[in-house]
Amino acid sequence: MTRVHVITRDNRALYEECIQQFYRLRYQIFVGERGWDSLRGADGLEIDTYDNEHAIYLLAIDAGRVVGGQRLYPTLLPHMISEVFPHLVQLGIPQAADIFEWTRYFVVKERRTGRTDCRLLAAMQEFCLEKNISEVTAVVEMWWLPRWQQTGFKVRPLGLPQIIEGQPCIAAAIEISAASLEHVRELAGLRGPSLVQQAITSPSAQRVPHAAA
Ligand code: A1S
Repeated sequence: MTRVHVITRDNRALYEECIQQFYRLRYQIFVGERGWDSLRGADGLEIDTYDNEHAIYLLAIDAGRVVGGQRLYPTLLPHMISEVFPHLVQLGIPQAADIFEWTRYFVVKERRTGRTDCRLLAAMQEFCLEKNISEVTAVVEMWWLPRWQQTGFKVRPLGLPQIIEGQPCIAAAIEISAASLEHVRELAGLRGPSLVQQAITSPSAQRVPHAAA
């Protein structure tokens, strides 16, 4: 079964190959498929200012292959909403130790309309609950709103929608809760915790754990 791995600065050395895959897939999906031209670069990798030691990646990995991913970033630091999209927020940019920004979410094409999407959403709720994160913020196209409703996520708009690259987009805050996790776990066909959190000090730590993937 595809598991979702938590990658932070503390265990990143175990996942360098997967992180490179993640950057490459981001380029293929956000630039190639979605046409977000502002992210276009020369090397076929999509890496931005927020891919630094503070970024937390939750990657769906199947036998060493990244099949979906997402990034969390502390809002106490300058982040995408505060630096790039402050105009989308009319009600004050949420910034606190227990609020993280959620970006770069995708599922590879072959895994869409399956359970990978809900497993990634469950992983995000599970990780945040465990770390006492109360809310995540995001800038999204409007089609995310019905998706979140279906997955049982509670969403608070932070401002009015505005057009970005031809699409109506909104900044929003999503509540982290046991109820939302329970709901999305059911959709994902999960009965309990699903995150893989490898510590670099663990004696069994290896590069990309195929057995756990
Ligand atoms: C920032 C995001 C933050 C959360 C961090 O019947 P359909 O095909 O219409 O059902 C679709 C649509 O309802 C909707 N949908 C997906 N992509 C859409 C688009 N570009 N425009 C309008 N509506 C869109 O979701 C339904 C299911 O989509 P899917 O692709 O068939 O399957 P799945 O497995 O639910 O995957 C959804 C995601 C968004 C993960 C996948 O389409 C993907 O990775 N897309 C490319 C990356 C992306 O756009 N990420 C969001 C912005 S990052």
